[in-house]
Amino acid sequence: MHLLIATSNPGKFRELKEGLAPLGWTLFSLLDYPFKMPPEEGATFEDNAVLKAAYAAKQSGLPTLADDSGLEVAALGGEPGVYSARYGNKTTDVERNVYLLERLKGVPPGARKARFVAVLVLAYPDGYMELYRGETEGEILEAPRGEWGFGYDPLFWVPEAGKTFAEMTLEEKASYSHRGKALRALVEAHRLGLAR
Ligand code: ITT
Repeated sequence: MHLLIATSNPGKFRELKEGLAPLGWTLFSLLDYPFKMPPEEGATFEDNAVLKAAYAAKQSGLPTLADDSGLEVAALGGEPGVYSARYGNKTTDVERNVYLLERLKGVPPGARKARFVAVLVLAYPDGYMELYRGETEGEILEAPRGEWGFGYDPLFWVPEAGKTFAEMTLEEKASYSHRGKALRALVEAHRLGLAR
């Protein structure tokens, strides 16, 4: 199958490409189909993933995968959630990480629970859609650790792994991550013939 991955986030693209590899599909990016994506106005990850995938499938004429994801911090009432990519109106990953640490100032280690959520939607040009969701529980550290990954990875501690996402290889992160879980569900559904 020919599939468009409709994300402008290079960190996400790398992980999606890696996770889809077992299916042997031919992958395209928004560099191959340079139309402007719609604003993300949905109230949920599901709303936004559907919006992006359906729009891009229509524009490109190709089956299209979109990922809407984000970080939900319990002590902040679920912030930044669907606003993760523009938290505090900050424009870079580093600025958003600094902002998150400021918001959590004074919150003790035991009360810094968070979870990452990823919703993947595979939309076809005729309107048919599949949706896969993955979640990973963790904690927000008081200072960044690790050099790899993207976004909030250096602050996201995974207790069962004993490291942050930014201290993991791509493969290792996928084994624990919200996106890895959603991708494995997608790959299984297609392998078993449960999806189109
Ligand atoms: P596209 O909409 O073009 O796919 P985006 O970065 O704007 O790219 P989202 O609206 O879904 O995507 O925002 C998700 C944000 O959540 C992302 O920019 C990161 O800041 C954060 N995020 C999501 N998954 C992450 C991960 O695995 N590691 C670290 N941060 C992540």
